[in-house]
Amino acid sequence: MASRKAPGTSTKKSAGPGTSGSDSIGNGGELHRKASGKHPPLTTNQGIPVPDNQNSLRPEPRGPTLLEDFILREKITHFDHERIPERIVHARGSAAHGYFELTKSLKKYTTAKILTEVGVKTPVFTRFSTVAGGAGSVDTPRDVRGFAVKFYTKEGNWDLVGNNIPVFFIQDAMKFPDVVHSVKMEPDRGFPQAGSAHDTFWDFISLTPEAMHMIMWAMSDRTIPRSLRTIEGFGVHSFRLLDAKGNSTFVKFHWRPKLGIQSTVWDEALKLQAADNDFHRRDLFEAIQAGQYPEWELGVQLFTEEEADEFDFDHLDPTKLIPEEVVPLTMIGRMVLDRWPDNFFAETEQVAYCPANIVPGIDFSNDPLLQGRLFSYLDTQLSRLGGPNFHQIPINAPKCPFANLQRDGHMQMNVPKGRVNYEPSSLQSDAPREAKEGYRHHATRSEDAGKGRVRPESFADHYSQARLFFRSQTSIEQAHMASALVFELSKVGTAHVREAIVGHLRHVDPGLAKRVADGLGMDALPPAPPAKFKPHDMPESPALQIIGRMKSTLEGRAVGILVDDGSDAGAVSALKKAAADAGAMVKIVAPKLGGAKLSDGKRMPADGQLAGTPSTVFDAVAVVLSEKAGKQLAREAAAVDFVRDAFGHLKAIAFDAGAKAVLDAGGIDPDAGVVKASDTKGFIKAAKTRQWDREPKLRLLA
Ligand code: HDD
Repeated sequence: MASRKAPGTSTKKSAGPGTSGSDSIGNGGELHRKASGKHPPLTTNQGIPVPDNQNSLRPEPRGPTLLEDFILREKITHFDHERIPERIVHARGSAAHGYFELTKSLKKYTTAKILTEVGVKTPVFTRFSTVAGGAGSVDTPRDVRGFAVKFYTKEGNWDLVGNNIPVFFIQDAMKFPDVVHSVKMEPDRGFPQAGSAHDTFWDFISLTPEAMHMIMWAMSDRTIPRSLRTIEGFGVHSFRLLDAKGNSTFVKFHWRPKLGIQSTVWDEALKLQAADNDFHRRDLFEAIQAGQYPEWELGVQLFTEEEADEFDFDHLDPTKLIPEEVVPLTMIGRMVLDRWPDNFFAETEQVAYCPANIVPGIDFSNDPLLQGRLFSYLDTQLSRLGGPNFHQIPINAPKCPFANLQRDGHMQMNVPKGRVNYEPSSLQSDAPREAKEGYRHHATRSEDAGKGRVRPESFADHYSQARLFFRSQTSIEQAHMASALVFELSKVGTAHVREAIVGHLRHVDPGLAKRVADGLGMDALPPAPPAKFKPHDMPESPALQIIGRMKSTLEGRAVGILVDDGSDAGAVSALKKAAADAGAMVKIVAPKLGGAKLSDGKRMPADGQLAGTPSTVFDAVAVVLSEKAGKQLAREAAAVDFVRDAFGHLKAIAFDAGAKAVLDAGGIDPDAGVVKASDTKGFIKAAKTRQWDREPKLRLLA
């Protein structure tokens, strides 16, 4: 047959079957191979060197592919199985390595080495996640964030698998599949993805009054965080600490971010979903790469059984928190995340957390939600990670010695030696035997009531803490919660569900119920459902606020400076320096990625192109433009949106004379947070916080 060649391919003769064919790929397999170094030879999984990774095996150049091609088959087979089932909840996550360092010993309460050896650095792997969305969903929907820490302690792995909210939707694990089904995309239509603003979720909630406290948290700005570095973490349940004699003290665990807690505003969170799907993941990655290691303090609330008996709620109920004003936090250590994983799949995806992973000196409480979790996590890994040996995957394996007689199963990675795979045994001198000092469970009091499917009476107050949370917020945060409820319920098509939720809100706070009813356009307030336990007022807890506790700082935040050809070089560099000195990460934005030639004739490269780098990804912005560029950009929607959104999202804006035209085009009425570019001090001061006073002038909050 006459030789055929594709247009533009090499005129070299085709290599024959079975020969190294790197020439025959034509369009230069070598063209982009800039990286040089020690490249190991490519092999199959069996170690057989692969001389041609471009062409499959054919009997003749234009013939069919041969089944015999074991290299192709191995490669495609592996590829076909590259995805594993994603987590049923918390599928989308980002993680990092780091360490935990104890700063205050709890030896009075526990024997756990991780909580008694001050100064020891224990390796950790921490994964943050959204709950509802799939693995490929966005980072910034309104959602609870998972906060899971695996401590590789000397005494085995301890997993503290928490959330950024200290309470949960339900009281009993029996209801977990229901709440998760209701919030995930609806089964008949396959939407919405990654959000709770739909009928099935609110239907379930309207029939589950115990969820009302968590709903208050979910509708607060806690669920639209600015960064994973600025969320709190909570172990949620009460656990026990056990001393050498077996005496028990209850404990709740809290993570406090060093940068302070910070959130976005809702319109910003929505726009971030378009601006950057990976906003939180990228932020965590960039911070770690820049050496700005995220850090949290670990705090504990310690209390005895007798003290617990005095609380006017049951601490075993996971829909309740213990106000810090009642049991203060003792700070005992810090966690620093200083290394991004080498491989997303091997580490972030395959990591398997389990609340049942616990070390001697710590024990579970009888919280019925925790009790169910002790079963669920190991069970889910069996299908997610394909069998019972997932603990051998490097990210899951303990970093202390471990030995037992469990054997075989899918994906057994170890090669156990010897005859003995049972216990007791006497045939082998190195067979594992029971540890002298091992894990001991707390000897709990036995309740003398009979067995049954019961919910304790002490769990019956569903509204008092919801009210406590709402009433403890600043007025701005209360307005955000009311607006969030209006937004979510406006997406609910079923009238009786909307009405039922407003009915519950009447028990939480009548004013809130009225605002939401007005926001939904209801003519009258729907009736409140019967409540078994009449809510009561608890003393307000300012510790539950965000705004009241935000740190005024630029550390760990991002400042964007929009420039174009002719921008004042002096002003740009002064702003850049001032922001960087204050700890911010500074990025230059320009209409073209190649950057701009500033007034000093030098080209300043851009970190982001204007259309793809909106102001939503920054905490504060500066716009420095020549008169000419200002006039031009006043007609560029991306530039006008840049300032309008920064203003709408309550951010500080610095501008110079040339940039005024863009601000005017955005209809911006300057306030205290809009400052002259020459006033670097004023800009930095305004950039350290949000301009909360601006909001009521901009937005009709419920
Ligand atoms: Fe859960 C994952 C946190 C209740 C069953 N959960 C999972 C993750 C976090 C939490 C952070 C992701 C871990 C990771 O990054 O891999 N879950 C919580 C908190 C809860 C809670 C704070 C209540 C206080 N969970 C809960 C209940 C059950 C589960 C009551 C079942 C009875 N959770 C699971 C699970 C997941 C999971 C299905 C999915 C993927 C996984 O475990 O590894 O087993």
